[in-house]
Amino acid sequence: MNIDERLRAIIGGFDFPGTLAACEAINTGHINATYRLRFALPGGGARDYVLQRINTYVFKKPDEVMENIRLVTEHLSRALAARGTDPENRVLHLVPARGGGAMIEDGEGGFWRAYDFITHAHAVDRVEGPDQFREIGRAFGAFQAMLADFPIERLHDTIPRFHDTRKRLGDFERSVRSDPLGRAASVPQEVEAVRSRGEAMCRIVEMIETGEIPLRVTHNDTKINNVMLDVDTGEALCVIDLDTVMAGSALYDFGDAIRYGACTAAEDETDLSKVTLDIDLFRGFTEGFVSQTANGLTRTELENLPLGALVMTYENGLRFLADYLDGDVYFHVDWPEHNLARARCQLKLLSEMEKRRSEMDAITRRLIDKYTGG
Ligand code: GN1
Ligand code: MG
Repeated sequence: MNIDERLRAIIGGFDFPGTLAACEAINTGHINATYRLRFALPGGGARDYVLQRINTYVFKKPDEVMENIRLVTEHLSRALAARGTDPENRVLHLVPARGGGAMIEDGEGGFWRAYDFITHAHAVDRVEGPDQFREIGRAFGAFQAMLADFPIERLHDTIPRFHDTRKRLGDFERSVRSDPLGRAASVPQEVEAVRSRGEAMCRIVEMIETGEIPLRVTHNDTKINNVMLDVDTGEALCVIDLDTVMAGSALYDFGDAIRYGACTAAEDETDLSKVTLDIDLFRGFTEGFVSQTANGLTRTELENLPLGALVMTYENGLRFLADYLDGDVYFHVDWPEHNLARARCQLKLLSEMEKRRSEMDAITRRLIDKYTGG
């Protein structure tokens, strides 16, 4: 096995058992560098782990990220145990560093952490059908429900105002103005698509400010590939990628999952005619999510779940476009116009959702009634 000496030194800093037998890069996320490690155990057999370098451009205070993760995973373990479920393989479990703590600094400004690999499980990048998406909805709904009694004030805001649409819009206008690569002139329609919806899309922030909806512990990055599914049964075993766990709105978690999972195309599809909302997938996820949260979320939250889908689609479109204008400094890109392709795709999906908004609302209301007995 041919691995970098620096990586080998990092691996040696964690309390892994046995000897390193395999190391493979996993390239799905846009933010952190991730590896899957396999260790051969002294008595035979092997165990797998995930090793990650935290992106410190994105996460300025990695120690606060790790503290949030520790608190939340401990709480989830207790909540599962209280439900009579063994937390083993169902909650992320951090591997301690040999020097104490859960992180290793690499001397080049990098911070590393490791988890037990969730066994007998895989993550999918595209939803296979409504049943699978319902199961993923249940997982994110249960995640929300199990954290309902978490003392939210203990969480750090690891990326301040992460889903604050108003702040995002301010940042966006700054990118348009500074336009370091002179790209703004070539995307007037996209810029207008963002501007024209600005006010309407700030509605969730406004509802939080007025107290119409509460802040809750939220995952904030609920793409389908952040749920590990049992390879045989398809059961959702564990919600992963807890870096952005913070105080937020349940509408964001619902919405981001729909944005990504209920779209008929990939997040960076360049043929926009393929990009629309799959309403059956929407129904599937909504059923799973509402089945777990109907009695925990308020009526206003539940009824506004579809708004969350629109706002998260808008927010990602805006962020991808802003990063294109900034020169691709935030999201990892595979080709020069990658962020622009992503932005166009999100804006197309948003306009499709706008057309089907009343249908989304009606489906959601029926499911709320079904699960609240209303
Ligand atoms: C980033 O790295 P990944 O794929 O988990 C981003 C999310 C975006 C998403 C778009 C910390 O998530 O907010 O919605 O890309 N994460 C961060 O695919 O900015
Ligand atoms: Mg992530």
